[in-house]
Amino acid sequence: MNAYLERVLAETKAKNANEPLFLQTVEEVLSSVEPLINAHPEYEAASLLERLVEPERVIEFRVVWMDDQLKYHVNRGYRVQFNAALGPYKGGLRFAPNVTLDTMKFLGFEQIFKDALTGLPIGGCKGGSDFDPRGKSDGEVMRFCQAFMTELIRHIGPDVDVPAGDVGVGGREIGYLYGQYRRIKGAAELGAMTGKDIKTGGSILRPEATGYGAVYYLEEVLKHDGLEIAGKKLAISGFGNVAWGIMKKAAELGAAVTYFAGPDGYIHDPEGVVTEEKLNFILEMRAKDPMRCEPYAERFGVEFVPGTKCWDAKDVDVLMPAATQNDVNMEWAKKIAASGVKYYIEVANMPTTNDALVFLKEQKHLLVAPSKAVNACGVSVSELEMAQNSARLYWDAEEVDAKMHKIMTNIYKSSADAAERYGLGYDLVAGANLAGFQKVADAMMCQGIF
Ligand code: 2IT
Repeated sequence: MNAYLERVLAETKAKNANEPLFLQTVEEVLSSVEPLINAHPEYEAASLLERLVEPERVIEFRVVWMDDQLKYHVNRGYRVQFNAALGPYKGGLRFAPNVTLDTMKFLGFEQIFKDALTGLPIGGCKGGSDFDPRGKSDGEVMRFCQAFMTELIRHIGPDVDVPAGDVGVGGREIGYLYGQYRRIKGAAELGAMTGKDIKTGGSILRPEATGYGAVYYLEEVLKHDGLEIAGKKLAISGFGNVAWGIMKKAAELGAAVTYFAGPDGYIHDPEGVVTEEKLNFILEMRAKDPMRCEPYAERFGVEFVPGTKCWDAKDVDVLMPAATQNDVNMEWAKKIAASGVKYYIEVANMPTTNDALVFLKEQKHLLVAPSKAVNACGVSVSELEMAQNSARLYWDAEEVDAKMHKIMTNIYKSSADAAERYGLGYDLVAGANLAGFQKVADAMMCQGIF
């Protein structure tokens, strides 16, 4: 490995030894940008890599809120403002009990390159809390969001940092967070948050954007191989917002999600989640707390397999992990390789462990596409929401959808081109890292050293 890269990687590991998720993504990104580092010896003199792996700012704060029994709770809030070379910090908020500073740093680092890949002027960032919205009343969620924003507001703004949703933060939470922002600020700065409900300044298609964009990306991948999406069968994990978008867009284009997994096991529906009735039932299941997919089997008379995942399905064309990080480890990767499936399209942020990713990429019959490219349509439509808010108008679905298409096609093309340019052949994983990295590096080099 390039000596500069090797040194920075070793220093990063030593400095952040207690942050395995962060180190996992740093290692994944840095190990694939070697050709670019070789081509730019000036990066070392500018300490570019050392600067890239160090967040510009890390904010950690106490969040105190009162439950319905008038009992107080203390949670931890975070915002990791990683890199704003390309534009205001942009990234979601995740509310989940397993959120730590490590989770925030891993997601923030990924977000830098994802946001760069969109070609839009946004920097990389992530935030959240170890608050668990599951099992909480509406009032409890509102009070938590208000307490969270009361501190976060010091650090954000339409030109500074623009949060959105992620796991555990949907339209309801964004509404409460933005409401508190407006109350404290005394100004309707709509562009201070995205993922807002369309009734309160949001963009049409934002809820569907991540899932739809993933399918648009898949279409490009298939087109490259002379194939059409119509008739393809997909296995996915998750049935939340993103997974639902995949199901809906796949059905619209004549494909079908025939397997999907939840925390309780997986569903096999040979006909696919393609009818309006089924898609609506998914929405109903999604609103339940806790989320379970077994009711789908009871309602539609299909197979439910408890306690496992569907990554060894043999009768599908495409696998799309769309739930959470490290969903697919080496054990599953071996089953995937043996199943004969041809496309492994990551959707959730970092759904594959590094060893499994390397192994899957080595399989000649398998095409692997990385989440930071595939799921980038969510943050892209967030940026379109910012643009609409700044211009004080709304675009219609046709206009937003056309932009979504263009952005996803560009992401696919720029990734494929970057890999080709650096002699890596058709490698969409390295290509996405190279293309995103180049944009951030160029901007950082333009702005001087700080
Ligand atoms: O992972 C992601 O890209 C998101 N959670 C969306 C971020 C955003 O600002 O819309």
